[in-house]
Amino acid sequence: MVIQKTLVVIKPDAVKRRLVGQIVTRFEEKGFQLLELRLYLFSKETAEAFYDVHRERDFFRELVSFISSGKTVACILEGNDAVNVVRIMIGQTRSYEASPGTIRGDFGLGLTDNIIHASDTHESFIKESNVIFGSS
Ligand code: FUP
Repeated sequence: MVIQKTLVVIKPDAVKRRLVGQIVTRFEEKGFQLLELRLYLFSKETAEAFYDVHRERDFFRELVSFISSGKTVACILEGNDAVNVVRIMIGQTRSYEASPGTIRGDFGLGLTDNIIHASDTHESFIKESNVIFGSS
């Protein structure tokens, strides 16, 4: 087991629906430590930087527009095997296919509006957290 950090971003749909407390509680109950927590409003520019890997995809514009449509809550979490464990906890990308018991499976039905983002590798954690928290 390796202690790792990862980033989650609770998306505007979940913030508007007042689900932040319940979602953060799941990570705390699982045993993760909250190292950073920030209410964060993406601009078009920071959203494009955050989703840079998807720049060539046909859903890129929709994604940038959605993530910058309202406040988000970004958290850096630390714990055993954080990247993989948090990805398991959030569930499949399409909320309507996500298993019950996962965050997307329990709280959403959408695809672009799929409640939460979590870094999929250590490298994406570094890039994505730099967009929101800076590199210091
Ligand atoms: P995930 O890692 O589960 O967030 O999923 P992806 O990296 O595959 O996709 C990034 C985001 O793009 C997802 F949150 C949802 C969105 N998306 C669309 O809006 N349309 C698509 O066809 C695929 C993904």
